[in-house]
Amino acid sequence: MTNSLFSRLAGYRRWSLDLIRFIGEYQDWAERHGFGSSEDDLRIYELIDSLKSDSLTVAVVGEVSRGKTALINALFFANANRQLLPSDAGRTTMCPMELLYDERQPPSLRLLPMETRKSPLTIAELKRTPIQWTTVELDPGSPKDMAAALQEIARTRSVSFAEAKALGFSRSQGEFVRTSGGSDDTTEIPVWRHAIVNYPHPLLKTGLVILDTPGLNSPGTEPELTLNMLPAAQTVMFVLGADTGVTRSDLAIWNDYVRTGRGACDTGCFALLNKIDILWDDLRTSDEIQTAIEQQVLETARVLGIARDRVFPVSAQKGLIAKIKADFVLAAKSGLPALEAHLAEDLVPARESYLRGRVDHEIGDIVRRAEALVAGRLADTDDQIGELRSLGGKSQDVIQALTTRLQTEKASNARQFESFQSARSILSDQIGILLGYLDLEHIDRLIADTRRDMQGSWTTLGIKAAMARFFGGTEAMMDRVNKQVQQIRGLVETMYVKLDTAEDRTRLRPVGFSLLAYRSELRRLQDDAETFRNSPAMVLTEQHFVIDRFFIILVSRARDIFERCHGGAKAWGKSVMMPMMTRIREHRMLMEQRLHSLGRIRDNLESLGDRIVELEATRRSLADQRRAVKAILEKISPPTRCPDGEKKGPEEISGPAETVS
Ligand SMILES: Nc1nc2c(ncn2[C@@H]2O[C@H](COP(=O)(O)OP(=O)(O)OP(=O)(O)O)[C@@H](O)[C@H]2O)c(=O)[nH]1
Ligand SMILES: [Mg+2]
Repeated sequence: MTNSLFSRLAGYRRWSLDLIRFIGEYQDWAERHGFGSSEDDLRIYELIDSLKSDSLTVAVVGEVSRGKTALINALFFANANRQLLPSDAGRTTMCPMELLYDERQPPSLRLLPMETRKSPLTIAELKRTPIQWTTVELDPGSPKDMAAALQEIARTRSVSFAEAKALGFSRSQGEFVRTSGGSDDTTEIPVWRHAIVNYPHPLLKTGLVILDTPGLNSPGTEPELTLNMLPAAQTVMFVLGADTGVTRSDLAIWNDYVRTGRGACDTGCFALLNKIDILWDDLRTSDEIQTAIEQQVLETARVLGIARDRVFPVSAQKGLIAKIKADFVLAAKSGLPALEAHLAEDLVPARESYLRGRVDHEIGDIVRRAEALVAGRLADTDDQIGELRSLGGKSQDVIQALTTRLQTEKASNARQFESFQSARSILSDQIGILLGYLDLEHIDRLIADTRRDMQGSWTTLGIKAAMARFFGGTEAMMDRVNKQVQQIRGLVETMYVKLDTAEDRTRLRPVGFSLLAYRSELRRLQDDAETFRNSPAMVLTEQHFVIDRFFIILVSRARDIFERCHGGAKAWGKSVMMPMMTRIREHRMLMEQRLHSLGRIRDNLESLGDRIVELEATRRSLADQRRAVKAILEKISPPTRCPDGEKKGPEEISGPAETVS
């Protein structure tokens, strides 16, 4: 019954594997024909690596006990013929849990102990240190044993108030719940901080990752979950209950964590109205039931401020039963098939267009450059053939005159090269300045200053002021970088125009570098941070754990943006320089070739015919090369026109540089 979702995801997987194959084909082609360089190779390897590990994450969020886990059980684990993940009345899921499949690891449940909160490491960092995790092997052949093992996710334990506080739980927020039968100063806290289930499910094998979360207003929610994991998910499913409707705390979660950064929520998030089976009243006709459900859906859409078609009425409980019993009528009534179909549509096209854009951004220029080079060689060979044909029956004098002309041209090229060399050294100085502005030492200094500002003033106002200074600082850094980028662009354009002499048939186009994507990421981070700062978890500032962690996550995301921007600028610096160098080298090589063959013909007029035959063979081979590289380019570059309203991947990433404001 997960067919529509499965076939769409499997199709996506095949498509991304094909993309990897086409990129590999280009690499082989480039190597065979001498177009490769170690820098290009490195870029291609990195791209292939990241495409291979690409995943699609669906996060399931909402208030406690709305049926988030029940939904995951019904959508993905009905084949276990039972409820696989713990789902029960009251608060059940105690820590965020990722469901994925990594074929390099055996099926397992990996658990991160709550004690790791005492170290400053983030969950993302701890994922790289397996020793910190407790691993339980899972046997996919025995759903009963698996379900028992997965109960760990719901486990809590009793600790002293002091210990709870040290682990980031706060007494004043009502997070301490007295242990039943325990002493007065003990409380229940989750045993685990994070869980990863590695399970060979066909859907997970396509690269799908499901993130189940505890109720987001639950005690001790980690800033990392809301500041990092949710924004990184491609789709967020927000779960509500038909029994409760949209409560105040549902709405707070929606506004604080789901809607933020996802704009009007046109793609990338939608709401589920779960438990509609409670409206299936035997005393009502099916039309009356439908009307009641529709009314609640409309009301939900109104309160959340989204379109009606982004609210899906479902019954996770009946959906699971329907799947286990293969009852298609009940399945349709549960709303799950419609949800699955929508999930695929929400997830796949946006990701496809993003990946296409990325591939184009990373290697589109490399391939286009190679294509332009082959085209130039082809045109030059045509010229040579024409030139040599016109020499048939001419005297030595004519050949000498042609040789002299070429030698003059060669000398003028050499002069042009010298002036290019000095412009080049200015350009590389300017690029050096740009990279200096983006050096991580600047952001690190800003981080250290902000931390100092915050220290001793962990008050709402203190944090607000420090945050404003931090983001003001990043904005100023970006402005300085932007001005430098504009300067370099001007320089590069002049150099390109000089090189693009009239006889060149393949105009060089300078590659652009845009800060837009980085700046909008910083703005989104600022919005996310502001929302988190105002969220219930932060209201009481004595929670040092949360504030401290908030700071770590915030700055690590900002630092990451600057790191990527530095990498992008570095790659840009190389990619503007490279085509000019190649053009000059190519010119020189072709000129030498022409002079050499003229020399041979001058010495022996008889060899003219042979040389023409040779050049014709070269021409055929170049035409084949051009066809091959064009075919590869077509496969990897994005369509120039996107369907209505859809995002245009490449433009988003490498649009024109901003003007200095
Ligand atoms: N009637 C009905 N009950 C449901 C449905 N889905 C879930 N429930 C019940 O709702 C309760 C909570 O379900 P969970 O799946 O644990 O909810 P959750 O959102 O994961 O809760 P936490 O993990 O604690 O945040 C359980 O008793 C489920 O049996 C449904 O479609 N219909
Ligand atoms: Mg749950």
